[in-house]
Amino acid sequence: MIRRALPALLAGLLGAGGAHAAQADHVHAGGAWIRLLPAGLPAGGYVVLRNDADRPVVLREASSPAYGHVMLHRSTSETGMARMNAVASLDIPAHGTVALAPGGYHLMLMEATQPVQAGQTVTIRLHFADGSTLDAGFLARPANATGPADGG
Ligand SMILES: [Cu+2]
Repeated sequence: MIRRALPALLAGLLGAGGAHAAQADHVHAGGAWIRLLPAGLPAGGYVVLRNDADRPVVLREASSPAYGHVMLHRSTSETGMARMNAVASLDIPAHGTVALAPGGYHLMLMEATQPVQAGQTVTIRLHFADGSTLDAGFLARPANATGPADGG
């Protein structure tokens, strides 16, 4: 009996997951860029996320066809020593914005599937706690870049 019930249960769960994998209408990405580092070091992904909804949105993870592994990180320098930690999620307040920027929250882009060149636009998919996703184009910039465009 249990053996019969299990496939139906799994199908139900998968079906429900699929139904929720919708585009995140209320979240908008701006100024998205990647800082490339030499010698296969992980690249940093930065973006400003704006939430137009009346409820907070929770960023859970990110993925990209260009990278084998993407993590949500936060840089800190509490004791004068720069370090970074993995974070489980990032809240974007209702009608608020959160900036992923150098020195703070960022996406750690690891295991490039092929070398990413400056000037290239890389698609990164952001996954939210409600099951919705947002695809954003991140402009790859050289290691000395400080923002999404020259002088920025
Ligand atoms: Cu990092």
